[in-house]
Amino acid sequence: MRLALAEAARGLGRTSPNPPVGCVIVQRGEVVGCGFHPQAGQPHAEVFALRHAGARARGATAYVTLEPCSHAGRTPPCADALMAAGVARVVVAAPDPNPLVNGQGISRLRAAGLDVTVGVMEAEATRQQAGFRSVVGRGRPHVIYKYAMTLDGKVAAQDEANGPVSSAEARTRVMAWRNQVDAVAVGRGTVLLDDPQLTTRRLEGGRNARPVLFDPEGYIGSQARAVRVGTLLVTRQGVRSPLEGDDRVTILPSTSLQEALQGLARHGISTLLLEGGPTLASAFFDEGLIDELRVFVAPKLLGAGLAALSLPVRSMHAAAALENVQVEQVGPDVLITGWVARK
Ligand code: AOF
Ligand code: ZN
Repeated sequence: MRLALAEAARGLGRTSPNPPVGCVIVQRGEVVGCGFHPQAGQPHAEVFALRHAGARARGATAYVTLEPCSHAGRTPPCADALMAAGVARVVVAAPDPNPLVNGQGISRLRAAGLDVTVGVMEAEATRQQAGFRSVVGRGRPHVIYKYAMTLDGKVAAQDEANGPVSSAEARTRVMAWRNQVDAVAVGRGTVLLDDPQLTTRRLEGGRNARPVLFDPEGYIGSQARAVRVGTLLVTRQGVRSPLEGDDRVTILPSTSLQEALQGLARHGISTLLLEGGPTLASAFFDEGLIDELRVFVAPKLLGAGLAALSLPVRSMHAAAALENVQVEQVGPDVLITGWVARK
């Protein structure tokens, strides 16, 4: 299953609105086939793995990171493909929450006499499928807030003559993340101050996520570097933007962040990497719209400066907490990741 999850990861950022899924077929302790879902409209992971395995799939065990589908969507049902290939046993990491599947893939396999095990590495799989699960369950993307701060919690100096807080190694890691999400979001302040490109340059085989610019009052113009083909612009309902009529840009007028996120999901955004700044991120956090944090802590002190988040929390027992925390050193910086615990 670990191998199947690694296979699935190859599709991250490319499969929406579908989930990333991986499949590994094992015959007498030997891997005879593996595959992943590369893109919506393309065959599912199981199909690639079965093609790879050929006749060796007969009597084999298939490890799949998501319940094999039972419906004919853009592609025929994977449960039937596994049965037709003579697979004897199927190990599933997590059930498919899609109402068209939702247990029916598993029951179809069992009814045909296959041995089915469910729940192997389920936590890892559901985290990997967070974007898909968020859109199916809540109608909005999974939101990751990424920032880099000093040891005293500042993301920018007071004089606004801003060099980066984090190291080159940390910034390379961010490009790898951009390659694995559907969209990268920033607020108007960041666009006007830093004019970021939001690309995955310096990453071999990388592709750019779609930029999402939150610009409620319509300040951002066509010269901003993050404005390119595929850019999504969120404005306040009724506000005119200089980007109206720019055929590279889709404008989403919204009355709230929640509504904006729902609009993004309708445009095929299942995972959103929020890159700041603090005003936008604090508004997201306040409304419970941040699901995951990825924070670089740089070994520097700034004194005065801009805080990463300003939250209306006054006492320790009310502090927002993280779950599934992981810590890693990246160059000179410390990377802390975790999921925002829901109270
Ligand atoms: C699988 N294996 O690799 C994936 C699955 O329109 P379709 O035919 O591509 O079906 C999309 C749905 O299939 C998607 O919403 C999810 O429920 C499931 N994705 N299932 O067995 C896969 N990607
Ligand atoms: Zn399928």
